[in-house]
Amino acid sequence: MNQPLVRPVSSDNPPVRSPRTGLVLRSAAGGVLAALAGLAAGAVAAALLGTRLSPVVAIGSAFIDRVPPWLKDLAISVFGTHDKTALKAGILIVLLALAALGGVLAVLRYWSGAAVVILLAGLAVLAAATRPDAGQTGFVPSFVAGITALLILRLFATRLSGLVTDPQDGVSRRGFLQLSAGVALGTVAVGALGRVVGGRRAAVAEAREALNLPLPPSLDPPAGVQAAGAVPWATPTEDFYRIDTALSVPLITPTDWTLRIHGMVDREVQLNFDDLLKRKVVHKWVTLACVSNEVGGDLIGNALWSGVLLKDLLAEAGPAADADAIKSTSQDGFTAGTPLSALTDDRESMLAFAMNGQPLPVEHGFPVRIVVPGLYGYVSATKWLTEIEVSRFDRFDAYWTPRGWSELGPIKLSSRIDVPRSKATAGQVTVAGVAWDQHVGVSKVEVRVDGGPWQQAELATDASIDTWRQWHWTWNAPRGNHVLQVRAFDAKGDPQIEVQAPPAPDGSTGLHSVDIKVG
Ligand SMILES: Nc1nc2c(c(=O)[nH]1)N[C@H]1C(S)=C(S)[C@@H](COP(=O)(O)O)O[C@H]1N2
Ligand SMILES: [Mo]
Repeated sequence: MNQPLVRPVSSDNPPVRSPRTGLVLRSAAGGVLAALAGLAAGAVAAALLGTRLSPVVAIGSAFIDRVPPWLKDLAISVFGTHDKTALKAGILIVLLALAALGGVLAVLRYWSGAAVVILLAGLAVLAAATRPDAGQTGFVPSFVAGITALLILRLFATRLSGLVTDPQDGVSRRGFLQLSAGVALGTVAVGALGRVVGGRRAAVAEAREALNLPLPPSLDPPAGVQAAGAVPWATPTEDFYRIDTALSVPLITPTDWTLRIHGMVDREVQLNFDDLLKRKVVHKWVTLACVSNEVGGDLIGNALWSGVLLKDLLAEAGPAADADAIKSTSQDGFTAGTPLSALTDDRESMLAFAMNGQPLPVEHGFPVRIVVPGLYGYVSATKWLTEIEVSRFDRFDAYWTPRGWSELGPIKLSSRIDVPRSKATAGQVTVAGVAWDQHVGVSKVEVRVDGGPWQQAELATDASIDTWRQWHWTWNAPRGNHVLQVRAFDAKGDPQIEVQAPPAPDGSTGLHSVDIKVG
């Protein structure tokens, strides 16, 4: 039979700390340290991902949503405006108390202690994942916290297990001390890192809010561009696709931002954010697309961009006659190679600082990015831009070129069916979607059913050749399973390439087909 962990204290057994009590205290401390380390790791993950959902905040938010109103009122009357701090402190105390219990259990039997940690972390993950602002990564900090705590709990359990059989085991005692000191130090260091990153994020968010930018006269899409049933012609910023190589987004305040235009130029140009705003500003609807977009995919979005024409800035620098490209570099080292001609012709390629009337969101390149109508993002749309080198294609490789993507990336003519996507009711069905061939233009869209004759769809108004164009077609749909297909024609009257090709190396081709069950 197991000995009781704590010997009862009686009068003939004076209250000196027994070795057993020491073990309980040590293992409880181990549990608490494991939990603190987990929370620190979770805070760093939250700061890096730019979510406010650290484990404690996630649980706290879920708690706030569920407490009965009388308890909320009571908390506010007792703690006043400190009610949130009190709640966080309360959650922390409960978490650490349970972690202490987990520590004690883990020394006896690792998995019973681990179960406590898994339960707590699971609760936080669930709380975070169900928040409306969870995004796709809201659960990650709580997950990271759980894993970290489990690993450290394991280390403590292993160190302390020696003391279960021999409470006087000096090696285990020293091991425990060393481990505790190491974990405590690590936690403080990681916690400090979290504060730095989190603080930086907050500073950038604040600077972004405080900006007063020259904004477009209107955010309304031009008249007639929207086809009923198709996605919104103007993509809401929060729905705009995001693609980049940045594991954590570069955090640049406008005050820190500078741009250097150099290389094969007559005069190097150095700009800061204020210098940029002093120049002539343009506002322009442009549809951005990613080369990785599969046929029918949604890595494409249309926004109103505000910025300064690259043509004007490049003219200030004076590119050499034999230069044919720019290499643009982001703060985190991404590079894109863009034909000089696409930046100096009349298409109004720009250094954009605003998207849909707001400063660029951090994820979309704050404070300044490039927008070039007609080219895929990987060869043009550098976010968090810091440097432009005027050069020649035969003198550099941009980020994606040695990775199997082609040096030049003009957007390919393509089209997509937005509705219906899978089901329809027999009778008159609206088939609608988008077609695009940025900086060339779309002249015609056709739809066919079950491989039958192509039928002409109705085109919505064209805002410009640099935006996508919406279309719709009314289908007299009979019951049964059917295949809808769409194809677009460019401004010259050439049809979309029908041969199926994957995105690599220079953009997918083929026709978008959807299987529709008509009931
Ligand atoms: N700094 C940086 N800029 C970048 C990228 C990147 O990885 N890093 N990706 C590019 C790619 S591949 C695309 S498709 C667009 C996407 O822009 P968005 O995320 O604003 O939609 O950004 C481009 N700009
Ligand atoms: Mo992309």
